Amino acid sequence: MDHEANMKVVSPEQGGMLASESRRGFLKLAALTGAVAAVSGHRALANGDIGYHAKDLSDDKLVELYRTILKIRWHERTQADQMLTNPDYRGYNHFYAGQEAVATGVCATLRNSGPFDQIDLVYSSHRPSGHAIAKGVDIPKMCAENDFRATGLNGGYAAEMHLSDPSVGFIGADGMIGPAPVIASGSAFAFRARESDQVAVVFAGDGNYAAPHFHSTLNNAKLLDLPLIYVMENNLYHQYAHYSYSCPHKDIADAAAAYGIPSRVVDGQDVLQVYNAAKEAVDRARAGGGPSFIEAKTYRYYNHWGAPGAKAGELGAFGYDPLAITSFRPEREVRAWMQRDPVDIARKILVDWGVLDSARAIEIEAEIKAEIKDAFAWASEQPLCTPEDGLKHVFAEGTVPARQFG
Ligand SMILES: Cc1ncc(C[n+]2csc(CCOP(=O)(O)OP(=O)(O)O)c2C)c(N)n1
Ligand SMILES: [Mg+2]
Repeated sequence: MDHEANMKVVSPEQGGMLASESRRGFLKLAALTGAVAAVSGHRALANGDIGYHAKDLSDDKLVELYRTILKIRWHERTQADQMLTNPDYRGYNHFYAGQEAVATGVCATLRNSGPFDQIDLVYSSHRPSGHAIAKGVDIPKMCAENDFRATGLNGGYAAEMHLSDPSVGFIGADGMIGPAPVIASGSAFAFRARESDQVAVVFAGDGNYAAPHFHSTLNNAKLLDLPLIYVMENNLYHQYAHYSYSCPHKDIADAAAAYGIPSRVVDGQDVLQVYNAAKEAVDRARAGGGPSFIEAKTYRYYNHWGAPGAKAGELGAFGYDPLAITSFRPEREVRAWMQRDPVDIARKILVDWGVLDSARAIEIEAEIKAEIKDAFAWASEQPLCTPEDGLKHVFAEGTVPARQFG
């Protein structure tokens, strides 16, 4: 494939020529690396043999990717600040900051609006805010939900770990490690049975490898040729343990090969690498080609849960986490990953390609920051759930007609 011919030309007036050249060089190298990997193994680390689908994205769509990454980022930062500074704030989160490009790149390849029997479904994890935003949930209502407000997305019942919005195909968060992939494969089975071209995506962390559900899901998805895309977000840790404690593979994608499932390992910090792999997987699933596995190498900037170790107004958490018995990851490791930040990488691509200039990129970030600030402000004015609300949806209300099975 001639990647160079597909590159956008950046005019010198836009100041992008040098950067564009370096990106071109990178892509050439990536294509070469991919070609080598394709010969030597079942998958590629770079874009090479995935197909550079991102070349077909319109400028508007590229800007939308950047906006989505920023929405997730500022949601996380704003919520962390709320947790650190506002004693009245009840919400909490397993923060997704650092991993934004994964949810964004995957969901950009999906059908996110339309009738329920036509849109693609996303099954999330205990770290759902990024997946939810990328799938298109209403952010103010999500903020209200996370603070247990009665007008939140799920009436204040769900909060972060049970967040859902079927109207956009966000089937929901899941506090348990393991079941979501199984349930997602059930949806994929239904799509196949109905001869629908919908796909089901499950996002799962590296901690899932050790759960039996991981293996049974992959085995059944392959045996039944299900339109399932398993997105493994390998952020190196589950809670406070490195993934090598519970998984013998350096690349968890190697496990997918054992089940006969095509897999890719991508740089989860680069939204276009994620997009390319996801597009390939979605195209395969829609065409009846069965499941795919994507391992995105990524990192979370905050500690496992909440904001311990973080400071208001600053991104990330460093050093000792009082919830962990030991300081489980070196500060330098966190800072090294922050040097490959998904926001910076997305912005650089757009500027290099002449889609935006730096000034406009900064303006967009300010717009998103304000939008998220407004979402939290709206949520904070919403009514709280009452104790009586706790009994809603527990018992059937009114007269229930007698019903027989069969
Ligand atoms: C069945 C089950 N066991 C244990 C837990 C406690 N727990 C919550 S998150 C987590 C680690 C998850 O790690 P990973 O899958 O890598 O996701 P990450 O937190 O890194 O995004 C564990 C063990 C749980 N929620 N469910
Ligand atoms: Mg993890």
